[in-house]
Amino acid sequence: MAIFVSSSILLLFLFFPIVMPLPLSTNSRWIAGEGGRRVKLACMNWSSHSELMLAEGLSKQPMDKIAKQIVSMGFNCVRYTWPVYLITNDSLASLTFIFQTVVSSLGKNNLMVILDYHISKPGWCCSNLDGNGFFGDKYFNPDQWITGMTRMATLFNGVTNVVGMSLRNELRGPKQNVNDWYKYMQKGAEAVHSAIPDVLVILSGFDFDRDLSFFKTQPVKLTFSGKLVFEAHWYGFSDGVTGNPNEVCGRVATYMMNTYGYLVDQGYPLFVGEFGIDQTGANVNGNRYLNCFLGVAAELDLFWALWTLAVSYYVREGVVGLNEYYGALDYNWCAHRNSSFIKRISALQAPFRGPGLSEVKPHKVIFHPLTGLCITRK
Ligand SMILES: *[C@@H]1O[C@H](CO)[C@@H](O)[C@H](O)[C@H]1NC(C)=O
Ligand SMILES: *[C@@H]1O[C@H](CO)[C@@H](O)[C@H](O)[C@H]1NC(C)=O
Ligand SMILES: CC(=O)N[C@H]1CO[C@H](CO)[C@@H](O)[C@@H]1O
Repeated sequence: MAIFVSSSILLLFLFFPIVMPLPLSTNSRWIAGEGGRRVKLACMNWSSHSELMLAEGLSKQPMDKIAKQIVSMGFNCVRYTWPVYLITNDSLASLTFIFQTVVSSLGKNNLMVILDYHISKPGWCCSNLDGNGFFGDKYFNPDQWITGMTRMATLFNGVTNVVGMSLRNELRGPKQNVNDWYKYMQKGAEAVHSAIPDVLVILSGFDFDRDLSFFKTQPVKLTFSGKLVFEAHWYGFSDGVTGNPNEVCGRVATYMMNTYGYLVDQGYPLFVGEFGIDQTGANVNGNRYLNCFLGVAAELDLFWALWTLAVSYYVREGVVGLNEYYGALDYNWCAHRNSSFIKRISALQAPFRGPGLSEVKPHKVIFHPLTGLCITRK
C-alpha cells in the first residue's frame, strides 16, 4: 500500500468560496450537499464538555473572533462537544443558551456544526472505568441518553448550520457488546431523525472509536436513508509505533482498514472525528504517525475533525489553564500555533474526488504528507 506518497484522481476546489449547500445527505460513501455535489467536511474539534460545560477559550477571546480563527485555518466545520447534563439539568438553562449562541456565531461565519454527544457527566473524557463508557454504566442510562439527545436535537431543529449529530463519543469499557449496540443505536438514530430530520446521524463503534469490525456482517435497521455516517478516531498513541516507520504505517493502516476503513468500500461515509498531534513537533512518534495518517486520509479522501482548537482548558483533570499541546492556536487564542502544521493539512481540507466535482478535468496528483504539498503532473 502506497502510504507516504499517495496519488489519486484529484479535482481541485481549493479556491472555491465556502458556501453551505444545505442540508447534507449521503450518496454511497460520500456526503453531498443540495444539488448532489460532494461536500467535504474539514472540521475542528471545539470542546464544551468540561465541568464548566462552556466552549473552551471564551475567557480568552470573543466567540466571533475564535470562529474567524477557525475559518482562517481553512476549516469549514466544527465538531462541537457537549455533555448530557447541559440539556437534562434545568438549572443549567443559561449555559444551554450560551451553547446555542456559539453555534449561531459559527453559522454567521459559514461554519457547519456537528453536535457531538461526548459524555454524560461533564468532565475530561475518557477512560474505561469512568462510568460514561457504555449503555448501563453508572452515568450512561439509555433512557436519559435518548431524552438528552432528543432535547438537543429539538433545540437545533431548523438551525441550518447544524449538519450532523454524533450519538456518542468513544464507547468503551467492560459493558461493550454488539447486541446492546444495535438495540440502542437504532433507537437513538430514530430519535434524532424524528427530532431533526435534516442532519447526518453519526454512529461510533467500540474501543474508543477504534473498532467497527462487527458491522461487517450485520447492518443497522433504520426507517430512513441517506443520512447514516460512521465515526472513528485515530491517534498515534493508540498504535504500537516502534520500528521502521513505513512498516509501522503499513501495519496500522491495515488494522484501520480491517476495523473501520472497510466501510468506505461498503458504501458508507467514514468520518475520522478525532486525529491530531502535539503541534510543537516534540513527539517523534506523533510526527511519524501524522505522515501515515495524512497519506491514508488523502488516499481514501476521508473527511475528518482535527483534535483540537483549544490550547488551554478552563479546568482539565483538576488543573486550571492546562496547556493542550494538540491545540491549534497560541496560548492567547489569537494566532495559529504552528502555521507549517496548518499548511500540511490544508490540501486535505478540499475534496479530491466525489460526485458533482466534474467541472475540472480529472488529473493525477501526488500528495506529499511531510510538507502537505501536491505535485501536479499535466
Ligand atoms: C445539575 O447541575 C448542578 C450544577 O452542576 C449539579 O450540582 C446538580 O447535581 C445537577 N443535577 C442533576 C440532576 O444532574
Ligand atoms: C511546528 O511543527 C514543526 C514540525 O512538526 C516543528 O518543527 C516546529 O518547531 C513547530 N513550530 C512551532 C512554532 O511549534
Ligand atoms: C490528544 C487527546 O488528548 N485526545 C483526546 C481527545 O478526547 C478523547 C475523548 O473524547 C480522548 O480519548 C483523547 O485522548
